[in-house]
Amino acid sequence: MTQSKPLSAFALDFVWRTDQGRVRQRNEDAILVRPELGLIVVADGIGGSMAGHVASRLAAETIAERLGRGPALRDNAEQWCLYLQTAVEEANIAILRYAKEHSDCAGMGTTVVTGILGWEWLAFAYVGDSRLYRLRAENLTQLSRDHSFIQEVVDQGFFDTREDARRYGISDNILTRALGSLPSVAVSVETVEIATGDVFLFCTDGLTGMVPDDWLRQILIAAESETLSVAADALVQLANEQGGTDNITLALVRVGERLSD
Ligand SMILES: [Mn+2]
Repeated sequence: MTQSKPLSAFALDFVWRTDQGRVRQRNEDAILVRPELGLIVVADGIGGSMAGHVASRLAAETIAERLGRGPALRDNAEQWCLYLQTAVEEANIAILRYAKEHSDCAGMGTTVVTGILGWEWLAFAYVGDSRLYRLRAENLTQLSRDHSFIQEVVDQGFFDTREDARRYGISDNILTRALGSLPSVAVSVETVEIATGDVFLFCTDGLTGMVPDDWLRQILIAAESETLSVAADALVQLANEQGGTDNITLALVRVGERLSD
């Protein structure tokens, strides 16, 4: 009898939430989590159009469909990095094509941050300012780097931090890359090793624009001993208490005990 190999050497827990927030008329974020595939997609629909929710949903579904057809084995992180990149590029094309065929969707776009878990690694890809963080040994690290104008002026040395740039009046929400704007998109892709105790947070700016990194860290530290869903609910609640001016979407993945070698 053949038994299929699990996708990861570690036990993995997933929880996810999406919330309209307190101001927006609708939720234009999309979230798609497939624990059986070890797949997470978070997208934030944008564009002055009415169709942001169409773009974010299309991105999530295209990526999930593409990766669902990948090989069962999860030993080669670099290979899966390429699959992820291709899937995000396909999502970009799918959005452009849909917008061309549906005039009410003209100009729609979306950010995306997506990850796939393998044997001892997480491969992730992103475009725009939706983020991926990792909590490890009580340190919170932002693994993604925003494709935004405010991040660019910081990277170029005009300001030391995003906080400084913001105080100077630089807007938070000008993206330098998004899906759905050009036929070719530069996708950022990377892999990291995973270890017992890691907590990964995928989220839209409706969370990070409301809740400072240090608060995220405190809640995720508490999640190491409590259940993940308590932390997820706390994050949504906090973003709403802080104003809830945008849709709030997040996924948490906790890496548990090592199950096999
Ligand atoms: Mn948003």
